[in-house]
Amino acid sequence: MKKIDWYDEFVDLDHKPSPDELIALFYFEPPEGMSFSESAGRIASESSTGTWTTLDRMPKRMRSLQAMAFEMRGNLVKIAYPLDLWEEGNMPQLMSGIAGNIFGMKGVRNLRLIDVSLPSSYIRHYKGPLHGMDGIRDMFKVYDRPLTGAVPKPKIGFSASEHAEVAYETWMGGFDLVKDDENLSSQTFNRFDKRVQQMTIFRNRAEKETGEKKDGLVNITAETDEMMRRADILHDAGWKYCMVDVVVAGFSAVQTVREHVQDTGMIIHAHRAMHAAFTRNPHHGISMLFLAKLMRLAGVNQIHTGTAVGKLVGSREEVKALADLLRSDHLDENIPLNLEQDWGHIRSSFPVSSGGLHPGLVPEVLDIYGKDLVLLVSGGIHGHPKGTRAGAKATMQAIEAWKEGISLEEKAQNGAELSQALEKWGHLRPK
Ligand code: RUB
Ligand code: CA
Repeated sequence: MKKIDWYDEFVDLDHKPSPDELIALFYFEPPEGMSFSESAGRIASESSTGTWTTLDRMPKRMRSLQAMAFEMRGNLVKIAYPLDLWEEGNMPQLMSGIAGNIFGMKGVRNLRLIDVSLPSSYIRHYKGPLHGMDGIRDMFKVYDRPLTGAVPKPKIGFSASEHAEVAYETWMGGFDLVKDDENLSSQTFNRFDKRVQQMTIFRNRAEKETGEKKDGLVNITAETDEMMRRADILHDAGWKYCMVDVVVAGFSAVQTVREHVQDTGMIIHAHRAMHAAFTRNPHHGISMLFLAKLMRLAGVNQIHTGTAVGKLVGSREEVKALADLLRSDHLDENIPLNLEQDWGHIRSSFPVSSGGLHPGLVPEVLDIYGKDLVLLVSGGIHGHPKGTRAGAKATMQAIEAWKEGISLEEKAQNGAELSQALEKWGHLRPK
């Protein structure tokens, strides 16, 4: 019988990847009646050069562009991708291949892209973050604790001036940052330009009264030209940061913003809203780890990575792996969580822990992350019985307790705000 497909030509268990190849790790489940090998071949084929049937014309060069499934263990497969498949510095193009059609193929029942090990010959075409964690710490002169921030809550609905008043209370309680929530951009009741204007007045006041550097993660997410305009407005008003909802805005938009801040020196805060649509199912989609890797490569300075103890999903192991991935120069292979990665010239990014935190959970979060993170506590300060400023103070006291190596209860003996927070929430883990 004449051969009608050539998926087998994308599997070679003797293949030794060259240092220039991109190595992807997938979890996959073949559909009923299909072998693991055939399913793996289909993944390699559809994500590189293949189609469903043999072809009449096959120039020689094609062979050298084929991806190769070269290692299979249970439901895990490693696939090597030749460097030439990928356009230099084009992140959407990478995703169109490595994370494109394959997710919809009948040749897999479930498919999850866990990680891709990116060689230096690939990452050299990206700039990565403009500032590493050290650069950001220098701007704030904060070295021995996490940077702290909060979103005004309710998360949406405040007018620009109400929002700025909550921001002022947050800063006065000792926090460094005030963050917009992911779904606040420039609605009728709180226009971006007005919010920046109001926030600037209160930021200047808070800086003067505290002698500390204060900043904000103001959300510029919109159509890309408008994002650039908003980034410039922030820059002109003396803000160091801008915030982007990176998943909904998309890889191109993130790359555009990164190019744009090259001249202004702004820091990019990445909110990951919508990531869980594809990261949450352990058997299908794309891992949060790979998303975080792409975002560090694209050049965000910090990205949300979970809490393990707060209101959103994410295990302790996953949170640790994410923190390591963002902060280190080199990551060793740790299957099934991640592959080896050398970061070369790419600077570090801060992980951001956020979602359902309050002072009683601070030590647990810091035990997981250490001090190098951005800690966001929102409901957990505005819900404090004595208000936002007291809530921020209580959180700062909890951080001090952790640094001093004493319990929160002990610290609370000399910290009224912490004591009140513990009375309300204790060590509760919110659902
Ligand atoms: C925080 C909040 C953030 C989430 C995002 O508010 O709503 O948008 O943390 O989730 P609060 P993640 O502190 O009141 O819960 O950080 O997991 O991406
Ligand atoms: Ca939110």
